[in-house]
Amino acid sequence: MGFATDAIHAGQTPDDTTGAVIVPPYLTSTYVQEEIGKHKGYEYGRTHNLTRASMENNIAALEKGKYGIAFSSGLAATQALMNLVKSGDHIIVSDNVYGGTYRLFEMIMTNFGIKYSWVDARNPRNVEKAIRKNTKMVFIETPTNPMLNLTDISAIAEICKKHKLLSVVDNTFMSPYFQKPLTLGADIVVHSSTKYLNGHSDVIGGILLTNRAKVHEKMRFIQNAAGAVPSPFDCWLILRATKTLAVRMKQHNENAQKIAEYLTTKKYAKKVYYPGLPEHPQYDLAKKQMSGFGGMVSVDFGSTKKAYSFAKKVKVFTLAESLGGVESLVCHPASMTHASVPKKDREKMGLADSLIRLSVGIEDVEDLINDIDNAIK
Ligand code: P1T
Repeated sequence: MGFATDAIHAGQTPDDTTGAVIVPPYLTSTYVQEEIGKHKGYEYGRTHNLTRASMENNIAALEKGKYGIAFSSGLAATQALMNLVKSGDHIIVSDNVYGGTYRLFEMIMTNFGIKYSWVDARNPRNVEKAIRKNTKMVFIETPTNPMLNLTDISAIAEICKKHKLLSVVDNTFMSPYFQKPLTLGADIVVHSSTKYLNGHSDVIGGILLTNRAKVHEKMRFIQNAAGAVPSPFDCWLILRATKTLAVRMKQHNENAQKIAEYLTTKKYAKKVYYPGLPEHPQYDLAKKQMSGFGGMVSVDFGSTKKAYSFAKKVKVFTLAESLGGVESLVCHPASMTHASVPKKDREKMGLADSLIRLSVGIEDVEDLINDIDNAIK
C-alpha cells in the first residue's frame, strides 16, 4: 500500500464489540480476569493497551519497521535506548542534536558510566575514526536541530554493520513521509511524536521503530519495566493525527521551500539554512536520501538584537519551543531549545545567538511571508 493509505489504515481494525470504525481510546488501567491467569491477553494498562498498540503498529508501517514501541516523550524513548548499552560502553553522537538529547547524554547518562563522543557526522569518516573498542552505538540526528546538517544514513549504517554497532537515527525533523532510515539500513529510528507525527501541538510523545527482533524484545521489556508509557488518550490523538501526515507534510514542505527561497533574496537574512536550497552544502545528499525537505528553516540575522526583535514582532508565527505542528512557530535556539549546550560548542556548529529557527506551519504562505516582512520592517 502507499504511504497515505497505510497512514489511514495500518494497525487498525474496527472494534470487535461495536464495529466502531475508529479505534477508541481504551481509558482503562486494568482488565478483568475470568480466573487467575485466564484473560484476553490484556492484564494491566502499563503493559497492554490496544490504542497504544494500534498507534505503534501504524507508525511502524509508515517507517517500514516491524515493531514500534511508544513512550511518554521523545526523550523517554531516547533514554530507553540507553538500556541497550551498559556502564563503560561508548556511543558516537552527531555533534548537533536537540539540546535535550545533549542534556540527557552529558548530564545524566554519563553519571551511569556511559561515554559519548561528539563528532561532525556530515563526514561519515569522522564517525568511523571515533570508533573505540568499547563503542556500541552510533546515534545521529538528520537533518539536525536547528542547523539542518545532514548525515548520510546508508554510509553510517554500513560503517555500523562493519563494526557490529547499533545505528540509531532521530527522524523527527523529516517524519517517515520524507525519510525512512530503516530502508537505508539503520537499526533503530527514534521520534519525538510530539512533532510532525502528532502535528497539532497537543501531545508529548516518543516512539522507537525497528526491524530487529532482539532490540524489540529488549525495548518492549524496558517499556513495561521502566514504565514511561504514553497515556491511551495521547496514543489516540497521535493515531488520529497520522491519518493526515501525508497531506500535512506536503504543505509544510511547500510553505517552507517558498519561505526559504524568499529569505535568500533578502539582505536581512545573513544566512538561510534549508536542505531544499541548492546552495545547501548537502543538497545532493538531501535529494538522495529524502523525498522532500521538510518544514524547518533556520535564519541567521547577523545580530542578536535583530533576532530577538524579529521573534518579538512576528504575529502569525508564535514564539514557542517545539516544532512540527500545523501552526508556525519561531524559536531562539541559543536561549531556548539548545540552552543546555555550552556556548563554545554551540558556536562551533554555527548555532549563533543571532540564529532564529522557524517551524513553518500549513497556514497560507502569503500570510507567513507578510508576517516575516512586517516583523522586519
Ligand atoms: O520533547 P520530546 O518529545 O521529549 O522530544 C525530544 C526531541 C527529540 N528529538 C528531536 C529532534 C527533538 O527536536 C526533540 C524535541 N525538540 C524540541 C522540543 C524543540 O523545540 O526543538
